Amino acid sequence: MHEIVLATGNAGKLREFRAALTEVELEIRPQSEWQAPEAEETGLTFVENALIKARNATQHTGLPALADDSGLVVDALGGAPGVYSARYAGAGASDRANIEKLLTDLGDTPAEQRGAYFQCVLVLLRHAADPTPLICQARWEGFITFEPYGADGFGYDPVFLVPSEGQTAAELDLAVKNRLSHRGQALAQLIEMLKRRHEFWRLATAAAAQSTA
Ligand code: ITT
Repeated sequence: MHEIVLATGNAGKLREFRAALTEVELEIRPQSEWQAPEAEETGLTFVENALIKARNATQHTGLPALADDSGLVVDALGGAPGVYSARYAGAGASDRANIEKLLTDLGDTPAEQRGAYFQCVLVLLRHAADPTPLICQARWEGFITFEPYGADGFGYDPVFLVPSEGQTAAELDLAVKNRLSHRGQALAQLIEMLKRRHEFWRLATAAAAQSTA
């Protein structure tokens, strides 16, 4: 069983990771178990921010770290909120405030022009100087509704219409969301990579032994 730290302070992500990672031999520990400071997300891309968060977590815990950087990309808003999704309505904004700003910014943009997708980039770093992290990414296409529906999930789920289901992401069971979503798809890729690359953990163990020697 390999121990990894999840480099996220987002409880919604943590719930989805835990549900999706049951089939792999990983003991997942949230970074809240350590008093690690939050990393500053200064990247302009999801992949840069995921690397920053994973490196910060592995530096503070000495464990391999898995980070998720994700967000909503809305066609009619030129790709906003993108990497700024968590702070769209300002630093520390609530999900509700972000959704309100999104609906206000879209105004009465007609339904067929409200296309959007969620993007998720996952980075698994074995140690802070790991030159070959595992990187997976996936997107989930949908439309932004005119008002929120559903109470499950987190973030923009209540306004993200999933065309194949005719429901918003906040109306889906967790298992269904994890099968379809950007995060679920990226995690499925990561699980496949880990199954194929047995040497990945051997190198992690060697690095850990070196850093404690
Ligand atoms: P960590 O950095 O601590 O992981 P965060 O919430 O700040 O948490 P991000 O910087 O990756 O994470 O921002 C992602 C934001 O994108 C998140 O706060 C939501 O607003 C939105 N988002 C990402 N995945 C989502 C999902 O599955 N459903 C709804 N909204 C999502």
